[in-house]
Amino acid sequence: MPRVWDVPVHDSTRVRDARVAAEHAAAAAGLNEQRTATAALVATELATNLLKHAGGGQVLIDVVAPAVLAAGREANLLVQVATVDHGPGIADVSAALSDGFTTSDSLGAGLGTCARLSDDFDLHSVPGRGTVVVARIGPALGVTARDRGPAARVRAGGVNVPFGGAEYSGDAWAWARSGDRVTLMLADGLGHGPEASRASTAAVEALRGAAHLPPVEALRRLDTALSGTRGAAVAVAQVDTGAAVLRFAGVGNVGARLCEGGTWRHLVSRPGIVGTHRPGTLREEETTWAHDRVLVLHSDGLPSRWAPTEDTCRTAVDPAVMAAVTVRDASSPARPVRDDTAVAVLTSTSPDGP
Ligand SMILES: [Mn+2]
Repeated sequence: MPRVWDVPVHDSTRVRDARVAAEHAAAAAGLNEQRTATAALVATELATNLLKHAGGGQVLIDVVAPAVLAAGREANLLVQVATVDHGPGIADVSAALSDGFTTSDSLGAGLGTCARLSDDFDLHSVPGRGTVVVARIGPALGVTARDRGPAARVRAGGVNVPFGGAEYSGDAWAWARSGDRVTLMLADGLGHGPEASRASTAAVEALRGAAHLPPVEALRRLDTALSGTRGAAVAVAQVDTGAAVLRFAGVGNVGARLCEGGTWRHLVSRPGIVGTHRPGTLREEETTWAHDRVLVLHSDGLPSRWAPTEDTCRTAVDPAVMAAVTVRDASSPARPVRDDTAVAVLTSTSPDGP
């Protein structure tokens, strides 16, 4: 079962914890010494920034697939370092990203260096609301494939926040590509802790062999793969980039929202539990996919009253950034989270993007 790390950084001793977590994640991703050092540096710098500029925040570290999947080969794994804060925000983002930009007492590498050393780097900052930064560090800069087929214009990313800072999350998200089809899945293993993680991990593993199937068929495969586990709520969304079609099917309580032309709507799942109580009939919803669409899948760790904003319906920002912004804006001290929380976002690459 893959580990996830949620490191609250409210004093300088936790900066080291963020660095150590990045090193563990780098080992899990199979990174070499140099790229492990890069992941550690980025985690250290971003964690230090939380203390210096935002009065503290949260560092989420995870091992993920690339935001854009190459055709016909196993995806590299990357270390994803995401930071979330409720600080004052960055007044001038491009200045903060420029090389040599340091704040008064900084001995750190700076955001510009982090961006240059990372495979992907993006941030979202709103004055008064806070900043979200996402960096991904893979095996070697530049190996992430950039083939130009239509499927390479779809990208996905997400965050996974374990309940109570646990080592494992019962939620998991993954995505896979088969030719022109890209399939995003989010699984919420029943309950939380290692047994829930075992169920959602089984779903992730089964997805790899099911990426060529339509969502309903993939869910049937997953149902078989999850027998013997506690079971999971699972949603599967597939973009057929050749046909410009989105197909969706879900079983159990995984939220799915689609933004079309600036308007959000729900995609509806069937009641049930994949692996233990599969509904007799599965319905597949089909709709047009276009470059401006944004799809969000989320576990019920997100409060049900969560409503996406217009600001969330954006394709210009890294999907993992939008996922982290969603988690931040949906939770509050008044509504504490009582379960693992995963959010995954599927969008198109921006025209001038990667
Ligand atoms: Mn759960």
